[in-house]
Amino acid sequence: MPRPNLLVLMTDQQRADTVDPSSPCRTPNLQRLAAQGTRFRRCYSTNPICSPSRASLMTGLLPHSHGMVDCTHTVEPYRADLKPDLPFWSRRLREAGYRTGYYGKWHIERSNRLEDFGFDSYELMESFEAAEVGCRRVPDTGFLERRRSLGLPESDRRWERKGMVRHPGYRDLLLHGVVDEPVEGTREHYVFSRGIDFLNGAARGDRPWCLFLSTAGPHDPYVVPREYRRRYDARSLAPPPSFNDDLAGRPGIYRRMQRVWDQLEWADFAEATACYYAFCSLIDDQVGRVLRVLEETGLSENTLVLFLSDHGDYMGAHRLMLKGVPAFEEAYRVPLILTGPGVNPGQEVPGIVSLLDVAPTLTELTLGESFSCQGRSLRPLLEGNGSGWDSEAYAEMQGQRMAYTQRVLWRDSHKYVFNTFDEDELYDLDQDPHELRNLAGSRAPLCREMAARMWEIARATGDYNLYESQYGCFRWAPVGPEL
Ligand SMILES: [Ca+2]
Repeated sequence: MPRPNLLVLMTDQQRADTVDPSSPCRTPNLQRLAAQGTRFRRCYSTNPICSPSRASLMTGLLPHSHGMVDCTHTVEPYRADLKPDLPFWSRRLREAGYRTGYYGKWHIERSNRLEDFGFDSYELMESFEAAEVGCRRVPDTGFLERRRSLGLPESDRRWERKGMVRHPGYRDLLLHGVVDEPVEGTREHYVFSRGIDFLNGAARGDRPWCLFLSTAGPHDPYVVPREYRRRYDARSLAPPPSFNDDLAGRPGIYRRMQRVWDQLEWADFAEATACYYAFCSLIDDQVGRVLRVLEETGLSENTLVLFLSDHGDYMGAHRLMLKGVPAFEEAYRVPLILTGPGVNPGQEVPGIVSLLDVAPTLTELTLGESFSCQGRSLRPLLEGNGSGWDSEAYAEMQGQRMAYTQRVLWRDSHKYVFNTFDEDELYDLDQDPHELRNLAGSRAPLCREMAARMWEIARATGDYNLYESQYGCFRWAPVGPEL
């Protein structure tokens, strides 16, 4: 068998539970994909915002190691570059002879020169709202031509309704909305159309290929064509079990962030959720389009298909929206589905894995090569051999615009959050899956054990800024790094 092709489908800000079979969010194409392959129930991102987690996905390194610790679009230029000469699995595939293509949202660094990162052909896109936050725009020529050909406005949408959030002195925030436009006018449809063009070209060639399709949805604002919004009844959606959490006993900044949404009733959260689910269903339809082309061109047999997202969204959990700190499951747990040669079909993996594990898994399944990084190849799990797998993941939050440094460690059912700006958190996810009870004050021995493991990881991965925080001003972890 020749080397397998690789199709990566990545969404932005899609929670893991949107692809659970029991979710009210309907994703039939992803359900079919999962049935053909392996679904990971507990895959954690390394960071709850775009650029750091995306750079981890491509390099298998934690944010302090690849250097992208904040989102690229608002920082000074010197902070929007990755450290030089980082390993990218995509570069390794191109060196090995793969034909490579990338279409959609990048947001890993700011040069936007993907030939430097292993992609022969690419077309980048940002969201409609990117310009408003000062993001350097990538040219959207092809997409705007598509909008023109459909008779749609280029710089705005044909709005049916908008859900806004308002605060004195801040620009109004568009949270969700419905447009009177066909699905063909969305960026998601365009990205997948470009991907299908790539596949049709690759099918005629004799080289293995790697295609990366990256959508801006279902990232906020959750804006969908009317036909998709009609698929959901907001009144039938139940509040999440943590909706009435007052966040007592958790860091004060969590409660402060909760107050941002004070003006919203449950009905508003429900409308946002319906739009979000509709956005996920819209993307699922695009996944269906590209998978049909794989079938029709005879490529599916020797193609690995990976579906994932960069981080999640609170969507009403703990009465929060979007992401950032806090470190709850809804922001960190992401969907991860893999199918193709070497992957057991119809399998669900309960063990903990990380976005760091994607890079070494992909080079092993495509090239039979290891990849030097901080992740672990998922191959044993994909082959159904979970014995001996250490169920652990680790993440870093280095702040976003504002500094609130945090480290997160998952081990089996426990989650420990080292908050440098407030008291720590400890959750037992078996007993308390919705994270309503902070056990950090009552389980001191376990906190010390988890903190000791955090220090081990900090030392092993070269997180010296944290590891060397031994001056008198910094000694407030449950235990120090020298134990
Ligand atoms: Ca993101």
